[in-house]
Parts: sequence; C-alpha cells; structure tokens
Amino acid sequence: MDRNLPLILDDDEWATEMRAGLEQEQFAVHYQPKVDATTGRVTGFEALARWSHPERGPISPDRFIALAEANGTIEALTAFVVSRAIDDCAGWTAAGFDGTVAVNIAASLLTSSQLLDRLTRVSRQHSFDLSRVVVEVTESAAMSQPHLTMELLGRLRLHGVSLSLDDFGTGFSNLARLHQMPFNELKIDKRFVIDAASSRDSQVIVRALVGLAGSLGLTSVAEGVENADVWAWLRTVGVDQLQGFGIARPMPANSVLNWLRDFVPPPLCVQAREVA
Ligand code: G
Ligand code: MN
Repeated sequence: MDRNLPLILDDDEWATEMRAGLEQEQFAVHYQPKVDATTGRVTGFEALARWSHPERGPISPDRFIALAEANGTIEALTAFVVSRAIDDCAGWTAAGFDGTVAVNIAASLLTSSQLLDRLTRVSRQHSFDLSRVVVEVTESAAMSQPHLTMELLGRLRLHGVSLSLDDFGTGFSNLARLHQMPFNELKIDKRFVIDAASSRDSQVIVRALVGLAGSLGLTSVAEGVENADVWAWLRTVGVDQLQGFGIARPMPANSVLNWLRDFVPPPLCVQAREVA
C-alpha cells in the first residue's frame, strides 16, 4: 500500500478512481450462499462487489458503495455486478447448480428502466432464466420514492425476478405500503441476528419480524448467522433461510463449485435455548 497517497479525496476524485478501477478490473464480485434453515440446502448466492485498489489496498464495500452513490458511478458498478453475477451463475448451472443469484440495487437505480433492460439483455445472452434472479433493495431505498420505485419493482416481478427487502428492521417501513409492494422476501438485518442466540432483545425483534414475514406471505431470510447456536435458535422461530459467516464468508466465483461440493450443514441437533 502506498502511504504517500492523499487520504481524503473529493467526490469527483473518487469518481475518477472508481471509473479507472472498473476499466482496470480492480473490482471483483464475491458470492455468499443462502441456505434453507431446515434442510441446509443451498438456495442461492448473493453477489457482493469487492474493490482492491492497487495502491490503497482493499476498500470496504460500505465505504465505496456510499461513494459510488454520491459520485454517480453506482450505475456503472451495478452494471458490472449484474453482468458478472448472471455470467457466473450461468456457469455454475452448467455444473448442476439450479439456485438463485441476488444483486443489490441502490435507490437511485430504481426509477429508470435501465436495470430491467440490462437484466433482460444479459440473461438472454446466457439463456439464464430471470426467475433465478433476486433483486435486493434496502428498506430505506424501497421506501424513499415509493411511487416511482413501485412501478419498476412491479415490472421486474412481471419478468419473473424475485424481490428481497434487505436490512429489514432498520428502515421504519410504512407497513401499509410494504403490504402493497411486490416483495417476495424479507431479509432480517444482521444487527438483530448476530446475537440472537444470547440477547433477549434481539430474540423479541427477530421473532416479530419472522412472524410479520409469514403473515405477509413472504420468505424470511436471516443474514449475519455467525454460528450454529444462532442457526439452531432461528429454526425454532421458523425462519426460512440463513446467510452468514457461520455458513460461509463471501467467496470468489471460482471457489463456488468446490464449496458447493464440500459443504456439509452443521449438525442441527444443537439445542436452542431461550434466554431467560
Ligand atoms: O447490506 P447487506 O445486507 O447486503 O450486507 C452484506 C454484507 O454483510 C457483506 O459485505 C458481507 O460481507 C457482510 N456479512 C455477511 N455475513 C455476515 C456475518 O455473518 N457477520 C457479519 N458481521 N457480516 C456479514
Ligand atoms: Mn444484500
């Protein structure tokens, strides 16, 4: 890492660095599996962008996604991730994988049809069925311009794409509106999941959110599952799917087929304990 580089860049300078980074293939897409909570079967992978800057080293996604949203490069970055995700997942399909691939979409990209156009084009190129694509939208993004986003979300659904509400529980959703939106899945934010085997507060929240998902007819996914105790507790409240370091960390595309071959779900006999 080059310690002489300026640490503080303004939006335009970051935008230039990111555009160069995309051209020079400094970005990669890593994949983190989601599994069925009961059977341990792998249901799909979430595509997560990674940036390794040649002089600055790895830059955290929390940081560069926020920068990309601020400096306008989020569109180019998302285009890269969407194309790569479908291309990679189509490759695993040839080896027998028939699950989904999920991409994260920022609020600013939910008001134009470019995303749908790209998804349709890339999936056609790879003969990839759009019903295997999941679009993850954060709760705050979905609710920021509900009328505008609703139109695109509805069109994505008509094309068979599944919709997942990400980081759920942190965005103060208007529940009446949520009920009208065409989501298939609620992803319970990891801050409530990480300590769900030991914190009574987290248990109360997770149980309520799983119940809400069930009542709305939506699949519940817990992200941030870091160990088998949490997995076991989540099973007792009926969560549908799990994702987290306790199952696998995000991995490069070329590790996915080996991981699928070797993955053994942990013994689910760990007794889940209620916290007194
Ligand atoms: O915002 P979103 O829900 O898409 O967040 C995904 C991010 O969370 C990824 O960057 C991923 O590396 C991270 N992550 C995934 N699983 C876990 C986990 O079990 N624990 C923690 N602390 N972070 C996780
Ligand atoms: Mn996500």
